[in-house]
Amino acid sequence: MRVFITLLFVASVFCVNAQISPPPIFFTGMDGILISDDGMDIPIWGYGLSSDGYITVPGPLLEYETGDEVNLAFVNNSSESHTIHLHGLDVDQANDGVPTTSFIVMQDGIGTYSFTASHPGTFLYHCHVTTTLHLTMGMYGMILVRHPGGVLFEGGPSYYSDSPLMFSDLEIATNLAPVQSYPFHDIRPDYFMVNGRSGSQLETGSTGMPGEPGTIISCPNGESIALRLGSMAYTLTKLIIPQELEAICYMSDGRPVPTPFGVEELDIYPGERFTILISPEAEYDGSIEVQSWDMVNREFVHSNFVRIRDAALNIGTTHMQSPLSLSISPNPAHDFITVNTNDGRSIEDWKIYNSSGKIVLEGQADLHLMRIDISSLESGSYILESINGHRQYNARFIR
Ligand SMILES: [Cu+2]
Repeated sequence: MRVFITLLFVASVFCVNAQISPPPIFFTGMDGILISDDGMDIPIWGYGLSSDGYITVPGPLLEYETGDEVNLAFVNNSSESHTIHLHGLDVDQANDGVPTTSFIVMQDGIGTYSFTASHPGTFLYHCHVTTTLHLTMGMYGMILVRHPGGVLFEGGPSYYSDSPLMFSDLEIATNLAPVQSYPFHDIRPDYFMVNGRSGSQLETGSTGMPGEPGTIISCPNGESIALRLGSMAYTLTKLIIPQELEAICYMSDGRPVPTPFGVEELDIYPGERFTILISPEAEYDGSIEVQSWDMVNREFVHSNFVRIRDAALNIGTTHMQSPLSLSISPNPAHDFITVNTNDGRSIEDWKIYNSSGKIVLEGQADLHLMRIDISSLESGSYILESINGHRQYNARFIR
């Protein structure tokens, strides 16, 4: 638990200088596990919030408003150097996270990236050290800069809510033995993800990544949803968008397009971003197909599906579930925790994850109030994830 203790220390140092609400502090981990769609443990590296204590792939979504002055603090408590490259944002070179022109955060080092979120749009971040290797290992995420007033940009269309969709992939053999970096075109991905999920996980959840929302997009009838699309894949991502969604592309690479255009098929190359509004008809229930194409030999390799449905159909959704409807007491706990779903629904399956995202305890129940023996766990920070049908609850506790 050395890593966790270091984090607490660094967090307290930062709080001394914090203003009214302390900004999020990023940390890195090189000991994470991503559970694949067919149940394989894939080693990953990634970013996480030190307040959460675990890493995810993709990393945490960074959300700002146009004009925000940002100080993104980054603590590197892993065994190698890393950076955060702010891909597509209008930052100065010193804060851009490219090691040769910016700065590098060494093992046990701390860095702060300072910039103004000057333009609304969809952006990315990723590590820029030994880049192909650190990317396939999972060191990337999305940045969303919203414009005030519920519009995409000044003078742009209004919309109801955002749905970030981050496309990425990895080469399993490299993740299993991450020893060297390869030329970009020599990475041949064989696992393909949307928001870190693949295949059936896009509907059922459970990637081993605690706290991560599902990827079913629930649309209130008559409202427009902004799909925030970004690719950190090694393949070409080709979206097949059903005509009924009336998709219109308004933004590309962090700027409004000169003339918005209807879109039913969209090619997204690595590093590209698009913002698209969809307006599903009443009772719509369908999917956007996310195809991955090998860019060297131009061959189709894989499809994932992102389900879109009218919220009025009221099928349970993991997307908007509030984590507040689960409580754990006592917290911190010693030998037992009592878990209560505050909305009275029963828990069916539960899992406890450690700070590396590994399952350390799991079980089944059919209760809304239950006791779990945690005496076998070592001291540290944990996440309890529990499932009821399509509902998913998460809560953090410390032993
Ligand atoms: Cu890195």
